[in-house]
Formats: sequence, structure tokens, C-alpha cells
Amino acid sequence: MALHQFFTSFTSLFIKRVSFDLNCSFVPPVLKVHGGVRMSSQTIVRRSGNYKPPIWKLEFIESLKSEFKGEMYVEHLNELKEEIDIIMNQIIDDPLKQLELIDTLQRLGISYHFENEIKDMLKRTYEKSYESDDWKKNNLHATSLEFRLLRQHGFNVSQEVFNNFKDEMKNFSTRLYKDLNGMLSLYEASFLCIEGENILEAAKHFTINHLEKYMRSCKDEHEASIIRHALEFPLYWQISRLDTRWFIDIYERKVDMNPILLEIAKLDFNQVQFIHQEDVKYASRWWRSTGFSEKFSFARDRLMENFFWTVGVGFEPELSYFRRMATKVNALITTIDDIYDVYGTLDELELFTDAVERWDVGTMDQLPDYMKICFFSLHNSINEMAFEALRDKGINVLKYLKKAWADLCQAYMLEAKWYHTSYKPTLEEYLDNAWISISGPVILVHAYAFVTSPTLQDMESLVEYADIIRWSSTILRLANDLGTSSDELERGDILKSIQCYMNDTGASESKAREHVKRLIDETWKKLNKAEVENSIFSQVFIERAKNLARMAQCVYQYGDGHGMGYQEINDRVMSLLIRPISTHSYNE
Ligand code: 0FV
Ligand code: MN
Ligand code: MN
Ligand code: MN
Ligand code: MN
Repeated sequence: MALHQFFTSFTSLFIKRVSFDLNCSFVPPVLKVHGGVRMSSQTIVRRSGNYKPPIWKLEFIESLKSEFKGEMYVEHLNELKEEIDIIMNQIIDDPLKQLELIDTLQRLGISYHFENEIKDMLKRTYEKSYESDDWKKNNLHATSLEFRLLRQHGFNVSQEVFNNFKDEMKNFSTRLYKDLNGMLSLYEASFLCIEGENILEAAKHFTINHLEKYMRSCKDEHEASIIRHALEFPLYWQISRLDTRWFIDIYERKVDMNPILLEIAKLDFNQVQFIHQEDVKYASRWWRSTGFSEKFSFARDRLMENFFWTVGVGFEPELSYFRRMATKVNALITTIDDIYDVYGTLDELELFTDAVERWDVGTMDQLPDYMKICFFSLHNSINEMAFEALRDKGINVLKYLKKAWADLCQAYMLEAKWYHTSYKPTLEEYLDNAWISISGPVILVHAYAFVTSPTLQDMESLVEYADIIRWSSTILRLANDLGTSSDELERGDILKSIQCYMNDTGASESKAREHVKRLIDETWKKLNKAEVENSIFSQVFIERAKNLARMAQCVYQYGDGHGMGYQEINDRVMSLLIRPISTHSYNE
């Protein structure tokens, strides 16, 4: 049975039940209707999310003051370029050293200054411009690093390069165990796996098993912390700012580190942080101006968290406009999600969904007052973004932005109906809607308009939700369910992926959680495949889509880092956005 048929039959059941109640000669004193509890025809007792007040107050955000303003920026960039030129010239005939330099630049968070140089170096390796292959033959680390960097930068490389490292039985050779660096590199490479690539899949299991075992008996604390960090998240799944903050400390302790690179990386981090602070201050003033925080006490008031997502999705200095607009989008989504999940009655939600579809403030009078504020603000904010795109990029994207919001509200509406009829979808049926209801498509369609020079043709295929959007959003949904569903069920909500799977199969919660984690792994492979196949989109946009999936795994790693907050996530906000890295030398 198709989804909408299911849905229609359940709604009609529900309508029958309600009309029966209403026609009944005995009217119960408290009649539960549409999520709110109707005390009489006038009074509706509503639910609240019982969310805590924000940890990051607007006054605090707006008072942030960094001493790392952009003044030294140009000077330091030139210094950096000169230093890198010198190093590159020294290693011009050494492909492995070049790959290691690229990896170091990436991890130190400064590779974005050298996109062209990096492309050139990788091209030389790809075109096999070196006299011999000796540098990587039988070298697991070199082979893996080359594979990972080439793939990451869009070169076509086959998984077959790893066949050399297998034994007679075609298994990865246990002789590799003694090569810890190689094992780590192979582990990192294995996550660039595309659906169906069995060699990489085997490499992943092989390395994880060994590294976990090795770590348990490892006596060297420094070494153990490197393996622990890698196992927590592979580089390919990790938000780059977070890895950079961690790696700078590690690099500092490396015996053969380059002190100039280190110093520049710290300076760059702090200057980028200054730009982020200016962005969040802008977003904070906007959030204040909406008045949502006072008017919607039932909803999450999470300006900093909404901003934090955008840094994960795009940290580079030139993406300020994206971060500022995307924070607004996230804040609007978060509020509207709470209206649908917690506060609104089913009748009101129908009206709201309808208003978003029509996108006309002139005809919103039927909405209750609280919804008028919300809809008006949504309408104005998004229209303004579309105006700016027209003004600055010469293309009218409003139609596409509106469609993304209408799709989101329809997906919310379906979930609201499921909730009010206690309908239990299968996992498949749930996911078919839930990758939209998690708001990934809204976030990415808007991101596309903010980070690129949008074209109408791309916009058309984007709002039909190209695979890249679908798989990124699916990871966002699954990670969100892992982090939020326990609280949601307590609050009163539909079954989420974990519970749908339990319901489908009779599995325990912990087995269901394992299953959902496996689904995330599988979905990454689909996303990687979509990247190769959906090459019409620019790399800068594809990177946003992948970063959204990465950020979801980061925010929901230990629970609901978006709505409920917890120590680790607050620490991450603190170290990425508030606290500069201590530097000593460049003040001299
Ligand atoms: C998640 O909340 C949430 F707030 C979202 C998806 C909105 C903002 C998204 C970003 C900032 C990326 P919740 O767990 O309540 O979402 P569901 O869909 O489970 O109700
Ligand atoms: Mn919700
Ligand atoms: Mn929801
Ligand atoms: Mn309609
Ligand atoms: Mn959730």
C-alpha cells in the first residue's frame, strides 16, 4: 500500500473517532483533541518542550571581542605562501613528502589557502610524473595516503591499488600489523568507499579490528590518544575545524614539526575564529529582532547552536554570508519544528502548512496570532535572502526556496498526523518521509544559493532532491534519531528510526541502535557514489552536503547536542568559537 493511502485510511479513522466523540450525548469534561487538550471550545492546554533556557546568552555572544582582527591577515598570508614555496621546492622530487605536506596543511586547517598548489601536486602524482613507483611500492602508508588524497580531490582511483597488500588467501596480510602508521592510513582511506567496493570494506574491518585491539594494550599515551582520536571519527567523517583544533596541539609535540607552519596555523585559526565571532554577533542581533525567544517559550532558544552547525558546514572566511543566512534558516527550522512537534494543534498545523504553500502574508489572517508572527518572520527572512541573491547574483531563487519550505512543512504534517493517530510506520515508510522532515533539503537548497553562483538549471534539479541531498539528509536524520529519540519519546513523539526497526523486527534497543549506525555507514557509501555520479554540482556545494552529514554525527555523538546541550558539545563550541589558541611568538 502506498504511503499516502496508509495515511488517508488512518486519518479517516481518526476523523470518525473524533466526530463520534463530538456527537456523543455525554461530553467528557476533558476531551483530548489534536494534541492540545481542549478544555472547552475556547481553552486549549498545550504541551511545551520543557527546554532549558539557552546556555549561550545573546548578551554574551554580542560582547565577544577578539584581539585577532584581520589586520595581520594579508601579511601573514604572504609569509605563509613564501614558507610553503620554500618547502615545496625542497621536496619537489619526493612524492610521499608532498602528500604528507598536503595532509599536514589540511589538518592544520590552512590548505584552503593553497588549492591550486595542492591540485598541481596531486596531478603530478596522478599522472605518474615520477621516475619510479618505488616510493609507494609495498608501502601501505604511501599507497593509502595517495589513494585518500586523490579521491578526496576528485581524481579517479581504483580500490585495486590495495591488492598488493593481500596474502595468498586474498585477505589483508597480518604482516601489516607491525606497520602502525600504515594501518592508520589504510583505515582513513577505507572510508572513501563507494557502494559495492568490497576491498575497501574489508580494509575497514581489518584495520578497525586491529587498531581497537592494539589500543587496548598500548602503553604509550601519546600514541594511544592518536589512535583513539582516529577511531572516534575517521578523518573523512570529521568536521575539519574540530580536527584542526586537536591536530594543532598534536603537531606542536611532533619532533620534526615545522615551527613556522605551526605558528601560522595558530594565527590562522584565531583569525578565522574572529570572523566567526563577527558572524554569530550578526546572527544574534537578527535573532533578537525576531522576538521569538520571548514569544515562543515552548520552543528551543538556541542561537549559538544554530550557528555552530553552519561553521561545521562551511568554516572558510569567505563563507560569512552563508553562515549568517544559514543560521537564520536553522533557527527558523528549529522553531517551526517545535510548533509541529510540541505546541500546535493539528487544525492549526494544517493552516500553517497551507500558509507556507501559498507564501502570502496577505492571506494569513486565519492563523492564530503566534503562528502569524512565525510565518511573517519566515516569509520576510527568506524573501530577503532571495532578494539579495537576485540583487547580487542576478537570479531569482525564491520559487525554489519556497518549495523546500513547503515540502518540509508537508513532511512535518505527515508526522503530526501519525503522532495524533498513534500510527506506527515501518522503518522504510518512516525514512521515506524522515529525510525530508529533518530539514536537510531546506538547509542544502538554501546553502546552494548562498555558497555558489546559482543557476536555474541546478536549482531545478536540486529541488527535485538529487541523490546527494537525499543521502546527506538521511545521515542527518539517522544521527539525529540516535541522539534525540529517547527524549522525544518521553516528550511524546512518533516512533523514530530506532523504534521503527524495533517494531519491525523485535530487536532490542541496543541492537536497533547498532543497525542505525550500520545504516549511516551504508548511506555514506551511497553519498560517495552520488558524488561521483552527480558531478553537475560544484565541489564547493558537494562539500557542504558532506559537511552537513559530518556535523550531524558530531552534534548528536553523545546525545541531543542541539536541543538539550551537554558538556562535550559546549566544550567544542568553546574551543572552536570562543577561546583563541594561545600563541606566544608572533606578538614579539
Ligand atoms: C532537530 O530537532 C532540529 F532542531 C533540526 C533538524 C533543526 C535544525 C537543524 C539544523 C540546525 C541542522 P529534532 O530532533 O526535534 O528534529 P525532529 O525532526 O526529530 O523533530
Ligand atoms: Mn522535533
Ligand atoms: Mn519534528
Ligand atoms: Mn494546500
Ligand atoms: Mn529528533
